[in-house]
Amino acid sequence: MIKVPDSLLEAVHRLGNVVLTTHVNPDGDALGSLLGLADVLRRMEKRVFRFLPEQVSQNYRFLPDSDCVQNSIEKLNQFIVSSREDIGLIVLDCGDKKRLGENWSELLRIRPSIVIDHHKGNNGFGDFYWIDPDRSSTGEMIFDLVEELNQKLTLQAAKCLFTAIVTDTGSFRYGSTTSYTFEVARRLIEDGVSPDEIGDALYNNYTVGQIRLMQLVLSSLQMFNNDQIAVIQVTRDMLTKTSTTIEDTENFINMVRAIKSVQVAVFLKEVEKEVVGVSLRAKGGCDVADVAARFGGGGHRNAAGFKQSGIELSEVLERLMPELRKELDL
Ligand SMILES: [Mn+2]
Repeated sequence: MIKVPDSLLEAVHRLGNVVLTTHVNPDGDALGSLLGLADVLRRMEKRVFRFLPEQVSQNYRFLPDSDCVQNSIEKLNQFIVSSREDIGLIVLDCGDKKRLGENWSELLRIRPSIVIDHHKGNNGFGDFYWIDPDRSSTGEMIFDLVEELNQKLTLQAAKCLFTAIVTDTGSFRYGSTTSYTFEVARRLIEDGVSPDEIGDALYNNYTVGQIRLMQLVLSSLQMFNNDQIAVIQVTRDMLTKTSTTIEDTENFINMVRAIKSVQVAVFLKEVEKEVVGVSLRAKGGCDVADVAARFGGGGHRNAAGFKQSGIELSEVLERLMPELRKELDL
């Protein structure tokens, strides 16, 4: 296990004002890591600015301080000016600088920039970085960082990190889960986190509209290659019919990944007209990060994605299938 680099630790210690940010469409790991670390840094008497290019999705509004996340570039610039050069940027759970959103180059102008991440394929960016693809989650790394900073986690920060770990390990079921992941979870529970409270907030919170949407999406199921590849899709029309948004589809892909024979699950999303987002989830030896990379995307071995513009759902599938078959040796 790669330990926190000393140079990165010192860089964090030196900062008086910190901008924290993460990847677009932030998941539980991204938000949990960001909010947990921000809480710790604030207790170290640092001023923090939690920045995201978009609003926190409804699913994660239960996280403490999620309402403190800022989306305005104008406010970010005010924070930068008022920091009088004593400032730095911390980028969490982001495998590629362009995944910081359309303001990525503006954000990286804040120096020093410090990157903490566990994505395979992150070759390192920023002035200081700590990248360990063998970690279950960025949340697990933040736990170590906080220890190395000689800080204690508050209950609210512990909840954030627990959420980060639970979501990025599929509730401790993915191959990335190690004995150390359980060790960190054990310590967080000792700090007072209730797994059932986090579990309910994350997973027992469907709206009726989401279930109706799920009905429509699951009825689009197509199976290929002896039921080894499962494909589902969501269209704008399905969202309109059920008064839902694309965010409401977050866990659907895991339902088809759960089919016993399935090696790869594909979720095609009509994000906008002729803009298609694709999520890929794999089991076993199939490396979907590699497949996604061929379409300009990225991710982990078992969970990856990409986006295509100016194209219909069916066409994306046509281009994707040969690549998946190649990957699966079919
Ligand atoms: Mn992550």
